[in-house]
Amino acid sequence: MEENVPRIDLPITGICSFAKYPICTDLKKLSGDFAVIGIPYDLGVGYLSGTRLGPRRIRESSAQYARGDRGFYDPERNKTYLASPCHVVDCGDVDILTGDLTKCFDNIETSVKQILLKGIIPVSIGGDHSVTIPIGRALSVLNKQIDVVQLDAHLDWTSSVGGVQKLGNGSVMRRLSEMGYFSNFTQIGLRGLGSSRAEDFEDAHAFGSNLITAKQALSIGVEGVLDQIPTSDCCYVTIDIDSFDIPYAPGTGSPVPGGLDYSYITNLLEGIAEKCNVIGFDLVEVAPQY
Ligand SMILES: [Mn+2]
Repeated sequence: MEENVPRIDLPITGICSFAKYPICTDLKKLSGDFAVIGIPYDLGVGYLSGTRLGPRRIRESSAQYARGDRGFYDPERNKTYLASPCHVVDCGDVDILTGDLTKCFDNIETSVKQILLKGIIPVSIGGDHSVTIPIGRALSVLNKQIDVVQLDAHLDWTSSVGGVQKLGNGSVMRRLSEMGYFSNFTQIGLRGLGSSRAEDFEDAHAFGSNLITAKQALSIGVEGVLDQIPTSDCCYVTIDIDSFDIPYAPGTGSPVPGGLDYSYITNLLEGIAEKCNVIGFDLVEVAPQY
């Protein structure tokens, strides 16, 4: 057997970090441009559970596309993304104590704050959409007014469930609106019966949210939607996987027909990144078992 032969390190080998990027679970020692952090939490789900399995499955899928420092060449855009010196790190997962909502939210907030305080862009992978509430709390450390773009089938402006539970996955946008430092909401992809009550839509309008339904988004096209997103030097993007139409992403707890497709959403995200300074984003509601 030959010794000192460099490892080939194919995607199928090795420890499964996000896209096989280096792992740094000690957030005090973190450095880089983007920090991927998993949030295996699904206590905010009212019906089909399972998004706690999202981070592991996303990592497993992403390992197939591991390219290391070479980055990702996109033949359609003739561009290479995330090549060196751009530096991505996988921080592992937020410490979750299943059953203890307060502890979970505190740990999510603390972890994301640690990433932000190092000047690194947090890339959070859920978890149900309620995890964006403690992420929103963490974003207070930026001391800035933050614009929000949400891609979602659902409005997520439920005031509470049963008059008491305010931290569910259907309340995230209303909770962000109450924090005082989020404004200029653009909510894209809304559709479906039972998305939210008419009063919730009225409250979102009253707050100033620009609500773009899936039908409107498809009829005005990506450029039409981008025209409605204000230019921003501080923009947070939250992506609910159910913004995709069901055939593209069936693995989610509240799938709704009539959604957007892969090209639409990637073109939209590219346009947002060109016109706004994106200070963090999340991908939530992936429930791989469905
Ligand atoms: Mn949502």
